[in-house]
Amino acid sequence: MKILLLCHRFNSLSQRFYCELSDAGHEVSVELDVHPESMVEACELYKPDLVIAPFLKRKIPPKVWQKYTTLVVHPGPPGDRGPNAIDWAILLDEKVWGVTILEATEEYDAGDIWAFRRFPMRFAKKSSLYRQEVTEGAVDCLRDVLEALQRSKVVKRPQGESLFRQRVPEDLRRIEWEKDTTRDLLRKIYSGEGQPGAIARLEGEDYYLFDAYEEGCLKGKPGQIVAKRDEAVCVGTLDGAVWIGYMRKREKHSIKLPSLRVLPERVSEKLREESLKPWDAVDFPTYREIVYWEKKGIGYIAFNFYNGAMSTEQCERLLEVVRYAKRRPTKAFVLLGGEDFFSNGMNLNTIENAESPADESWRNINAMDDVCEEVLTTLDKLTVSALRGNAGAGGVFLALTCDLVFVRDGVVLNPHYKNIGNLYGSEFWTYTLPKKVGWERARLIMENRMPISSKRALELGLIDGVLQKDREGFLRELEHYLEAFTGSPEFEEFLKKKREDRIRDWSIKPLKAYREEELERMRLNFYGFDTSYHIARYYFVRRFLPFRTPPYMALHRRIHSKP
Ligand code: COA
Ligand code: THG
Repeated sequence: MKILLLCHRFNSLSQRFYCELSDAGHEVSVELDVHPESMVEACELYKPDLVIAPFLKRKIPPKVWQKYTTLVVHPGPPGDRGPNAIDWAILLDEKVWGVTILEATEEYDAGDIWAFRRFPMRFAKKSSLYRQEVTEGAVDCLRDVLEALQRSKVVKRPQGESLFRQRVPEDLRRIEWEKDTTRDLLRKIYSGEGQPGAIARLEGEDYYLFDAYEEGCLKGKPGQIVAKRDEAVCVGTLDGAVWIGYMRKREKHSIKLPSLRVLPERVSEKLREESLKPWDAVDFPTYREIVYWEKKGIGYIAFNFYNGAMSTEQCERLLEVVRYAKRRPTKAFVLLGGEDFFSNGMNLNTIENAESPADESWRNINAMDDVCEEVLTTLDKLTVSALRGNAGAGGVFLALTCDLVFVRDGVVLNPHYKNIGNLYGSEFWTYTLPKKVGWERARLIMENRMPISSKRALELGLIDGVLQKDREGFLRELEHYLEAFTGSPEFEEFLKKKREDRIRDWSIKPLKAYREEELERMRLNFYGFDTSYHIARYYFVRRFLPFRTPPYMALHRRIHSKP
């Protein structure tokens, strides 16, 4: 089929739909919601067999849904309608939630139901529920829909009783330090996670709060900042304390940053640092970005960086842990990345916020490369990356610095640097990628701007295995495999071969030379005449919407523009 995706932006769910549909052999074109007329135009140009809106805020005009079968993904169960579905589910403490694919009609989310899934609610960030439960449920629904269409056996169900919930009013999410318990507070911040955040007054100023964690040990007066760890702050509550990792000033188009970069400097200066090493064991809930643990002779490094973005300082902290892992008497270590994202490469927000974004980009890419180099030069251990969540740009190439790369079924990869101003890229991709797939394919992969599924990545030879979709199952499968492999007679042989292989490679061309060549090109991206990286980053971090759909995703526009 020819399928047209209508999206507000090409977010994680839209990318996953793109991959699922492409893998199933369909031709997929994307139109970003620039204007209602552009949706009509896209249909007229493309003449799709099916239109799907995985993530759309605007109303689809009748000219589209009257003529083409048009389906909308709603991140709520049947009967629930409105623009802030997950937000409400969290605020109202729903125990079971769901996701529905319904037909577009005149009224928002009121059309016939084609498929739905229910799932138990986790007490978690909205963005995490969206990236995990909602996404998996929506993909299951999508499969039902495709199967029904292929067999011409569509069973639609009218909505019946339904409830439209308006946008969440800002005040409902405002933190009231004197009234809210820790749980109330988390509920409010979780419900606004990603966008728009929950407003709170701190140090006499209103901020949007994000990335909140329960603290099980420290306490403080409600609303008073009592400690810092890395760049997060700990704030007292009625019955304990919470950590706030990210904040945004209450101004239009301000950018989300680690809390200590948003609060005035005087706040940071007087705070006590509550340091906690990644390998320290703690038995209470708290905030920690990087955690290291060992199990059966294997070290595991989880780094749950907000949105998978890795600032210079985060890379430096990760580097310290990689060095620690290298010194341990283990046979292997595993880079686990974060839960929602493995890694999305350097942190464009902290770069944008720096006095000189070009200098900060340079520092950040060097810090990323330091981590990559430390992993690549581990010759006496097996190194593994295990992607539980999506990865993009430098995050993918960080994964490729390991000997083995395993990816959870359902993960979406963007193994290229094209989308933020056409960067050349670093992270030793010129060493690792051709080694894995050959130069011909490497070029194709780097020039492709679209996401690929874990299945496709395996076919391309980019990764070594796809493990089960269920997150707990994924970890168990990984552990079993690694425990068996590191305990097998072939393991020593594997390490010996790896060592010889690397030493041979680097006698032909030293590892440093790859890095220097890549960074020479990156220097041009950061400091050269072409400013497209700086412009793209400026718009990206402020979440500006595009003013046209780029032709690389809009097949219909490409075909049309041919002479
Ligand atoms: N440096 C800095 N930031 C980076 C980065 C990098 N290298 N790589 C990625 N990011 C950030 C992006 O800026 C984005 O930031 P955000 O938290 O401000 O959004 C984030 O990582 C990932 O973005 P995206 O892929 O667009 O988000 P998502 O698909 O994972 O979902 C939600 C985010 C849940 C907040 C949002 O999509 C949502 O609200 N969805 C539900 C609403 C809905 O579907 N309603 C129905 C119709 S109205
Ligand atoms: N039918 C048609 N178009 C649609 C949907 C539909 N477009 C996408 C939409 N479903 C997804 N769901 C919603 C539900 C409600 C709202 C938006 C998307 C909504 N919006 C506010 C309004 O219009 O007042 C605010 C709009 C905004 O600020 O973005 O209530 O079923 N044809």
